[in-house]
Amino acid sequence: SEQFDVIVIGAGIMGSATAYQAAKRGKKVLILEKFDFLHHLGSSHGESRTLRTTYPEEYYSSMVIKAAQLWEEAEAEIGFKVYFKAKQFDMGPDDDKSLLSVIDNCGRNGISHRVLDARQVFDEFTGRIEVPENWVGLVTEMGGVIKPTKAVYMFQALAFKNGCRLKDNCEVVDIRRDTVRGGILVCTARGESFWCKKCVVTVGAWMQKLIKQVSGVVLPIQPLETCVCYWKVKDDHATKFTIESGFPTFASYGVPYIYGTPSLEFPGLLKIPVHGGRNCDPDDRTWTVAPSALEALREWIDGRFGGLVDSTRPVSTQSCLYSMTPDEDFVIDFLGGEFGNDIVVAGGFSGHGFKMGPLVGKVLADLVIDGETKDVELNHFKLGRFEGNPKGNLKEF
Ligand code: PYC
Repeated sequence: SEQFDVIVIGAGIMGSATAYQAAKRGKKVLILEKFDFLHHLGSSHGESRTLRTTYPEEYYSSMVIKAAQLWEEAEAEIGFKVYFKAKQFDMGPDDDKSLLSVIDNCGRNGISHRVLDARQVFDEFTGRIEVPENWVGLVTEMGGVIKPTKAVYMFQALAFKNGCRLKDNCEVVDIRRDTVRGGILVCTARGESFWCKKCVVTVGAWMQKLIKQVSGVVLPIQPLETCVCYWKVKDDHATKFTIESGFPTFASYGVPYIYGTPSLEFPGLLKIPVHGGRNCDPDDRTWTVAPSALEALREWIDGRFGGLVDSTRPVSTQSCLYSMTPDEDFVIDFLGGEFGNDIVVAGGFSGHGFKMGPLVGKVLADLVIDGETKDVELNHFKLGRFEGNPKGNLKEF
């Protein structure tokens, strides 16, 4: 079988960024994808993902700041843009614990921010966003939209430019120790096998299935189907919701958490979905938006956009998968057991990882090349934290 330094399994944003980073560092790399490259069946497709530094946890804010720089470096290398900068606007009830932690984290970690009352929110966005009297708004400068399919393409093209081999429609059915040569054998449904020193598994919503199949280990990563909704801006108001007009990426705290992006990919449409969904099997899903989510979205849109956005129905929807961990922190670790440090697993991005893709790719390349990373404190992402609590409380909406 053909030999590689690193085989990456799964060519979404995390795998593609990893393949690029490892190939750029001179390693012989192969990336394998079960479906077509740039397919729309997982978590890395579509036209927009949010970038924001507004997290309750300092470690995510600093990861986003590092990732933003890596997004720009990759853009400079490829020669086109995937990250469109905007302000980020967070809002919610003035006693919402998560939002208060986000504001507190901005203060403690020098993230330039402004806290607004309801009147100031109205003035800031010249009447385009309204919030109730007992809500607060938080404006931060580092927000914006990443174009996901284009971003994955960018990292695959950069990986290829740096000598990486790329194979799609190539499902991995086994990963095992090579007892003769040492190292790892990766076997595909087509009957091929490839040898590598180190293997990275980044198969998104298929993490639990594949890792269980090859090792018996059950990772606490639950696939969840979410549905992105686009709503039509009424008549002549469309230009008021673009990045150029100062409209921000936004998030609304409470239950459910609702988020959105400025009108960008589809002129005159705003993306406003619920951040949540229904547990699913990644190979068997509904492709629909839950009625409870639609109801919550209609009420929220009517309240926030004062009649400027048509809340009758979403004019376009798109199904997408999250991979939830019990604590919604990522999994980035060596698989251990019989595989020791030769297999690195990265998954459970819990619906908020895409923005950090370039940094995760760098970290994963560090782990397979150097055995450690200096970029990110990985304690929060270790598998060991689930011991004794394999299930946790997964939220459904
Ligand atoms: O991380 O900002 C985010 C996000 C919004 C919706 C899903 N993820």
